[in-house]
Amino acid sequence: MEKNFLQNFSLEGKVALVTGASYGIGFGIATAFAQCGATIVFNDIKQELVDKGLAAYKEKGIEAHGYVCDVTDEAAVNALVARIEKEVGVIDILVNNAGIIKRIPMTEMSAAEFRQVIDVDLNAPFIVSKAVIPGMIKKGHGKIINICSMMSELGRETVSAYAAAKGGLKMLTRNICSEYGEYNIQCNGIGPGYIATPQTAPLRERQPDGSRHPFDSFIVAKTPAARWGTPEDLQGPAVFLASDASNFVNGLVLYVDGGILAYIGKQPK
Ligand code: NAP
Ligand code: GCO
Ligand code: CA
Repeated sequence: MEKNFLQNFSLEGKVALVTGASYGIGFGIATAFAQCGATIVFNDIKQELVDKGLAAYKEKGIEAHGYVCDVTDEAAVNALVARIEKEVGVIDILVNNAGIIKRIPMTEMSAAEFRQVIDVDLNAPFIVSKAVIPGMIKKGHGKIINICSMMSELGRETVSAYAAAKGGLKMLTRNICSEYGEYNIQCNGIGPGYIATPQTAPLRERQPDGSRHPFDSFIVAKTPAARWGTPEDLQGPAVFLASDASNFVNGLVLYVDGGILAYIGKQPK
């Protein structure tokens, strides 16, 4: 009997590491992977957040594996990957999700603050990818998904470090594709639009008079879908890029933005 095409979207038997996935986008992606059969492994910087994450996964019926690890610390990352391989299994799917942002005008941002954003949002995906690729080569397959951004394509005031990091992450994605495609490793990116998570909460805060934050209204006007995205909006694209359904897709950044990148913005009435 012909294999049912939908089997290509199954993640049965796969070990997925999603970095920084106690909550937010990473948590949303990991829960979808689990529903497709993957074993979920995640990390966070603080034990209390790992514990909170484990409880949140359990509430969804998911027995996740959580570890404390700062993704910018190469020694800690190498030790984490070795520990995961021993305790859970060789990593089949890596989502470089952990990320920070600092919204500071460039002339007021210190070099140390700039470096900190580059460290988490660009250096860490390099470090974690470098740690998992050997195991993927040995296994004969692997999926790496880098969480890029609108800022991989567009700038805006106050996010110079973040945009530089996410632009670099797009090119790191293409480079991993170029260097490891022959080992049946696919490296792609997801570029979320504006997603309602703790990271963007300051941009959506109600004003003292109860009105919407100006940035909130701005983004809704810049998005053809006329709404903020949710982590759930990213689940289908992430499962696609993590599954056999995308084995010939490599070096792509898939924008999941409700149409922002295609749209000049609402015309005046
Ligand atoms: P979030 O709510 O701030 O969550 C970020 C996660 O990364 C947190 O669990 C955080 O842990 C963890 N993290 C930060 N630094 C870390 C480190 N050094 N080591 C390990 N974990 C670390 O962010 P989000 O909105 O879910 O975003 C997740 C990813 O999507 C980020 O890469 C972000 O740039 C990207 N993104 C977000 C949006 C959006 O609109 N929300 C759009 C495009 C792209 P702590 O809580 O301990 O800091
Ligand atoms: C910001 C937002 C954005 C989103 C996302 C858009 O301050 O502009 O935080 O950067 O997080 O990256 O794709
Ligand atoms: Ca945070």
